[in-house]
Amino acid sequence: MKNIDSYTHVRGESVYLDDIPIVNGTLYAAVFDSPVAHGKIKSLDTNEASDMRAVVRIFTAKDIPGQNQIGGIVPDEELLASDHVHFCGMPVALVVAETEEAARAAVKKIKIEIDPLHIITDPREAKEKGELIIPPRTFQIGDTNNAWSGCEHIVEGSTETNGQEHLYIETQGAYALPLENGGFRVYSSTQGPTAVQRTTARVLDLPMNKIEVDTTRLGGGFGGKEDQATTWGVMCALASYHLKRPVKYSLHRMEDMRMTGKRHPYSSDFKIGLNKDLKIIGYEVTFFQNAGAAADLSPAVMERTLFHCTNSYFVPNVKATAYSCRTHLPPNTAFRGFGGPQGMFVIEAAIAKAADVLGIPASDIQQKNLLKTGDEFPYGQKAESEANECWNKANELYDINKLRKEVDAFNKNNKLSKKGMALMPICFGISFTKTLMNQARALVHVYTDGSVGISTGAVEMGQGVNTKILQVAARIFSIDPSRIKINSTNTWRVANTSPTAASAAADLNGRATEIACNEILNRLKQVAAEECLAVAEIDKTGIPPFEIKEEWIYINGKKTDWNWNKLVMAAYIRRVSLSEHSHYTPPGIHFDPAKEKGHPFAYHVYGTAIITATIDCLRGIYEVDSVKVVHDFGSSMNYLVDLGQCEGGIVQGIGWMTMEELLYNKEGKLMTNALSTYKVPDIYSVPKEIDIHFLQSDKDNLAIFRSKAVGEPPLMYGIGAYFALRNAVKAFNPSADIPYDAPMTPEKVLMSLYQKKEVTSPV
Ligand code: MTE
Ligand code: LUZ
Ligand code: MOS
Repeated sequence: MKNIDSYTHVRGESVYLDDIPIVNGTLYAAVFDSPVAHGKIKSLDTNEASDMRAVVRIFTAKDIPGQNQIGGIVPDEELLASDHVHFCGMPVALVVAETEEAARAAVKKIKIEIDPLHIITDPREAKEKGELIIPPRTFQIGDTNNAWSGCEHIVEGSTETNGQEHLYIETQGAYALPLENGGFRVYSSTQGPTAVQRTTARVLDLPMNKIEVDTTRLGGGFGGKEDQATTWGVMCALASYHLKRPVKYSLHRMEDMRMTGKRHPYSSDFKIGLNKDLKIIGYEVTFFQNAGAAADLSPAVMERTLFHCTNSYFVPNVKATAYSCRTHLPPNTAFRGFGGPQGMFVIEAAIAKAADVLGIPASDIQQKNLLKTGDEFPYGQKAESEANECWNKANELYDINKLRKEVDAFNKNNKLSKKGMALMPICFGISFTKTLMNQARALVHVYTDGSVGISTGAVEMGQGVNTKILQVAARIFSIDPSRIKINSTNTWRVANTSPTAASAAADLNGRATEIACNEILNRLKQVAAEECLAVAEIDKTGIPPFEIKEEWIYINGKKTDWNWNKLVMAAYIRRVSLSEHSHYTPPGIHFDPAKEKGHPFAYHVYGTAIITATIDCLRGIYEVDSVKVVHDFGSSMNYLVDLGQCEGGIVQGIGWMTMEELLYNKEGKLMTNALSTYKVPDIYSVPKEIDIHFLQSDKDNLAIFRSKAVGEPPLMYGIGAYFALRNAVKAFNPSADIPYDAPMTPEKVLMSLYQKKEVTSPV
């Protein structure tokens, strides 16, 4: 089944925030944000801006009726700066005008004087100064202190991974409308409608039931709208509260890039020990997470880094410590993988460095240490592993040795270009790591004409969750998909939702939908039994032997002249409910943060990728030749949607690891603040070949229809591109001492190609 949105997408008819018809009297907002990363506000002069034509009003922190507080996990972030600014781009004032142009023109006329304070951009400096968002956490298994003596090879090092701009095509934005009795409707481009509702209520000092948040779909979120869409919804509601008029704010790209947080950069130290059989015996790692100026989701991101610090490997002795460091960058936030990729990069670097020292391919070490079913993760959960299945299938399909020989042969025969290859196994846990967030609800209505309307907490952001939820209802009811409509995500229809995140939206909301549909179906079967069909044939178990297949009712396997429509109408006439509101929470998950042990994940997703890249040894530029993957889908319920998620995730991961380079200067100002200075993969730089093999299995798992979550895991295959490029450089300059510093930009490739004296240009 195709993505149900493809028809309206292609015709330009899909509704995003900017497609919502504007109500008469709508005003437009724009934010004045801090030009300085850290300091005390001495004065704010809005007079000239206020006097401008079409400017209606300018709001500051003083205009907030409730709490000036938007922190979700830790209450440490003001909506509008009251007396201190903590990052370049921190909102200070909100201008509201009759037009967008007038609002933005007025922003330029606001003057601010700030007494500067010391600016920290480096997480290690923040840690030294005790600037931590939360106390450090340590995950531990075995005892690393005793492990080193049993190791033949011990390697230490450091790594850096940079942040990443989300670059959703639709920028952040919201549109608030005043309703009767002091309520508000907020259209928000958010992954978390409930977060927008909750925070709006807090800032305006209103009960949550007065705030309706509605989201039809997003032009991408990638985590950037899990928490940070809230700001704009609340801003619009605040202005609407005071002015009693609708207020809209749709950010320009440069406002969005400047004011919102990104993937967390990490700086890390590792120590890895292997025995003579290449088994990893000990692994110690310390993560310094660059959280930015406020907590946002950083504590949860940090936690997932710890969960994934051993990636797809079993290591008997692990000590992993993480610090969430407060710097003066915009608060960093969720981004596809949510700290997992940052954790995995470090162990991959550790393995690569050990392989370098031993003069063997990293894959020899990777393969020897893949998780087996029953192996324990450092957090106590036992693996149900597909790691070896994926690796072995990849070898069977793509022949790792043959690929390596081809790379070696190419490198022998070519002076000016070199190839590199790397394998990247992945293992990603599915569930919110915060156990309580793993809950979802669905509201299903069957109308008297047999059509079906469904609301859940899931937000469609291009990942195809609405298509999957529709498939659930179509399968349970056995009716044509065209009879089913998925409605907007709305806090008045479905309450207290978790954000659409953690790759779990289809699992959680799909399962809730499944439960609701089954409830209604059982009632319909009862109606069929009582009213219309040969009651005599019901066996002694009392379960009516009815089945609905493709909209026709079958009894004891024989087709009747009753169809779905007739049955639905019969139920209605009998006053049987055709609606259901259901609740789902995955069983068996728990985690004890005091012990740092438990069973936090419903299941894990595995896979193996083989990445090959070619570098141009004169210019340092490169191409990714191929990404060959065996990915563990469980039992995929939608081939095209899942394939698209894999391809998109891989390209996004390669972008993070290769060309996307965020640069802040020492003053904490974002230098790469536009698409001219921040490069994302385009159609020319995507891998020339992406080959994805579906490892299909019908093993039991907690996924919807056993179709494993796919949203985030494939991003982590992109890490292999970093190591493939690194290997290509080493084929040219074997003595190069290349720091483990991602992204591997063409500049860095060029510098390491010619790093040491003995290498001269080949021409
Ligand atoms: N795919 C598209 N097209 N757009 C997106 O914004 N977000 C990703 C992933 N795939 C995203 C996407 C992220 S970060 C997550 S957590 C999942 O989708 C969320 O959706 P799911 O839970 O339905 O997989
Ligand atoms: N968001 C969150 C996430 O709040 N908790 C998580 O565990 C998570 N994991 C991945 C992506 N977003
Ligand atoms: Mo995704 S980072 O969980 O929104």
